[in-house]
Amino acid sequence: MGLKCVIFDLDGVLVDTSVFHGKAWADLVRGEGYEPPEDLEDRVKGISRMESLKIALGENASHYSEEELTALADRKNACYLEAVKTVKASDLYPGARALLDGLRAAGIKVALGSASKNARAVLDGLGITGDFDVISDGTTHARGKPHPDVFLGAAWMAGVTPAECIVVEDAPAGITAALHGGFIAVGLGPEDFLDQAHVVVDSLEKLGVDTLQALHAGYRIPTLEGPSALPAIELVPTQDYDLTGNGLPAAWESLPWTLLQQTGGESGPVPSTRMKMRYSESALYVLIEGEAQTIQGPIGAGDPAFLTEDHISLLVMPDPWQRIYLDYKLSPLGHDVTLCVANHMGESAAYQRWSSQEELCVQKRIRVHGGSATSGATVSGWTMEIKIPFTMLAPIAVMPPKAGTVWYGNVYRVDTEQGNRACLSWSAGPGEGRCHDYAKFGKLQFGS
Ligand code: B16
Ligand code: MG
Repeated sequence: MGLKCVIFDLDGVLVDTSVFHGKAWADLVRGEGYEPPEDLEDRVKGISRMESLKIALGENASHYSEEELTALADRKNACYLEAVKTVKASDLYPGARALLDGLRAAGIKVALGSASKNARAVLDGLGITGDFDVISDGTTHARGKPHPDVFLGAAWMAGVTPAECIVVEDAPAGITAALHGGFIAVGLGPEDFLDQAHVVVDSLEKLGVDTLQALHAGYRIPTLEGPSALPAIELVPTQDYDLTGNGLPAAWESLPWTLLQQTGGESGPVPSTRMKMRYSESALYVLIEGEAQTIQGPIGAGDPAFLTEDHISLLVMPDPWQRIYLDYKLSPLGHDVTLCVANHMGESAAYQRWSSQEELCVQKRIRVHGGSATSGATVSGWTMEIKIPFTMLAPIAVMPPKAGTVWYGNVYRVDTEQGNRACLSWSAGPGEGRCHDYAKFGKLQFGS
């Protein structure tokens, strides 16, 4: 799978129109009698027009009705369009012409992925509209960056997958959009401003076709959060075996433990929790051990699709381009729920129960230590052994995984002791709500 398409952002990547956007917003805000934020130009980079207006006005936006806000955005746009009329071929950034020519000569498609509704006017001014195989912009996609829509749309129109593309962007929101879409992201600008990008350059002159192809080959498996270190577990192969509940097979002993960290909940004692993982030709095996003083059973009626009691959640996302993953929840009392989650940037997560066909079910064995497996019992801890057959995951990725494959996932624990609720998580950001932040999922690296 080689590089098939390069998707360029427009403002700030091919031409310096960010200055026009920044000035038009600042003039508008001053005209309304307010002082614009100092870093306004940077903050609106890649952000849609109406969102930019809210940034430009800050809390003063609350003084306006929706109609008035739309009228203000129209006024800014008129000024911007006036400024853009001056754009000419010589404004094209250094290196852009050579790169566009080089990509065409190499048979690599060229796409535009801009949030702007005025992208075509700018391309026309630069005289480069004909260089683009595909134009995906604010007129074809309503949601701006950091949503990945304009980039996913560009790839779709070009007939390629995100994995076959590279995105070139100058804005942090654009880099986030690219990563959320499963693209390799090249940042153009200052390194500290674009630290989430896979690679940052200060000029298009540094990007030849060879450089882009090498970069693409090097990052064939997209990391969800750029190159910054995501936690990783190396899974070693094992023979298949049935979970018996009569003690653990010796093969677990040689593997190192990975600790879960406190990520949310009230202060108070946090029970130590650790896990191991390995895989066979047919299943993923997970071992989780938790200290506990008591076991909190189900609370209230709750939603039967979720667990209201102490539990762990095992999130497994085999294909990072799909944003669809398994969420297996298991309590020390043996209650479990198997969900399929379709998640788009945390804003729209759809939860569905997984099929209950026997061969498509997670297998589990639990042992509670130091007490009985009943709600409220005093205990010292528990051990959970979980086996996920790969056949279950076949609808969302190619199965079984081979040595070298990387999946993404998280394991978190929700635990209540003496009324204090704590949450521990392997990866993901701070706060219990962040456990499903798939951009921060850790890596499950299948070893040989
Ligand atoms: P318009 P890009 C973005 O373009 C600009 O960076 C951003 O400042 C602007 O608000 C947005 O387009 C919408 O632009 O008002 O012209 O529709 O960087 O994604 O090419
Ligand atoms: Mg830009």
